[in-house]
Amino acid sequence: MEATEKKEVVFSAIQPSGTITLGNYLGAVRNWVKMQDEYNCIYALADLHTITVRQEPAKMRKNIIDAYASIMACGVDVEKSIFFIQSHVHTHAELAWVLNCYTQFGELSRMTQFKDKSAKHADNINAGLFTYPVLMAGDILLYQADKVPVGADQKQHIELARDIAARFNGLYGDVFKVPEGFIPKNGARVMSLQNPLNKMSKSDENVNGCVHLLDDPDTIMRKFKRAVTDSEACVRYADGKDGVNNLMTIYSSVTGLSFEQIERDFEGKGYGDFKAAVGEAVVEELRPIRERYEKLVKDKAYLESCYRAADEIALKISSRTLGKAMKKVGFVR
Ligand code: AQP
Repeated sequence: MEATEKKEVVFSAIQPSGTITLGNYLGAVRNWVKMQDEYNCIYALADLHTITVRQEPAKMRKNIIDAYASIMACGVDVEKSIFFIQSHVHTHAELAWVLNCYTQFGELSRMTQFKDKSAKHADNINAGLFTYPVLMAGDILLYQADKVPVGADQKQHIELARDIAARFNGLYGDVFKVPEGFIPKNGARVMSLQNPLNKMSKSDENVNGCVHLLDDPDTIMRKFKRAVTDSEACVRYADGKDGVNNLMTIYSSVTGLSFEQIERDFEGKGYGDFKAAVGEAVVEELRPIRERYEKLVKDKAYLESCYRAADEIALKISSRTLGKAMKKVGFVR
């Protein structure tokens, strides 16, 4: 489906760097699905971004197809939205180069994700990891996006994309739409179940810290049962109760119940009951996604037809913006 002029444009992407997590889903992908009727939605698998961390080639190829099927299983509908694979659309790498020349070293040095990931991958602090936010800015700006649905961890990168767009427009006129982040009120930052001071991540080495979209019900229940809480044995949202706060956030985000209601429902009950309730709610939320995924992933030809069609439309839309930007800079077109 091609983006029309009438509706605002939404763009977002996800890295196929592992199995998609409950954090990715509640923080971003669930909003992608909700926004499909109201906006012209363009979504991507940001596979170029994944090689900022070393990947095993065969596993990476599998992760890309699995992530494509998973996102469709979540409800991204290729009849309504454009859902393509970033590396198939060459304009992304090209605009990233141009924008690299309009981004300052100091700006990139302040990015907290760069600092976190450099600490985590101290043996491979590559230039791509450093310029990752510029590639991301290009992804968004190529589609003249109005809104970018992301989790809270991406707020700083969206700010940078806005700064780069405004700087470029300041020099050359209105080339890029200056996008706005769209961060959910609830679930914007889902934390690890084992270390609730760290965000839940696909690449978390502690498997119990992270719930994956494709985990089976027993695994999900076991992970919630083992979730870190505290010694107070009282379900309430308060400073210093990071584990319980995280479980309340997940429960509220999945059921729609307010924190006050959750506190009332679990008054006088222990953490065992609460963890079981959170686990059951998550199992039911993810059950239809897993079932749809299992059917979709078997049909590789169908998946390929979906992304090939989307790649083509994405190339057409993004080429217009890239052409305009390059002409303004002074390239002979
Ligand atoms: N824990 C989280 N809570 C809420 N939202 C989250 N997102 C990521 N983690 C959480 C949101 O998911 C979208 C896709 O993220 P990404 O794959 O582009 O990159 P990421 O933020 O680096 O995700 P991960 O899971 O932590 O991946 P790895 O381990 O590979 O680095 C984004 O909108 C993000 O905000």
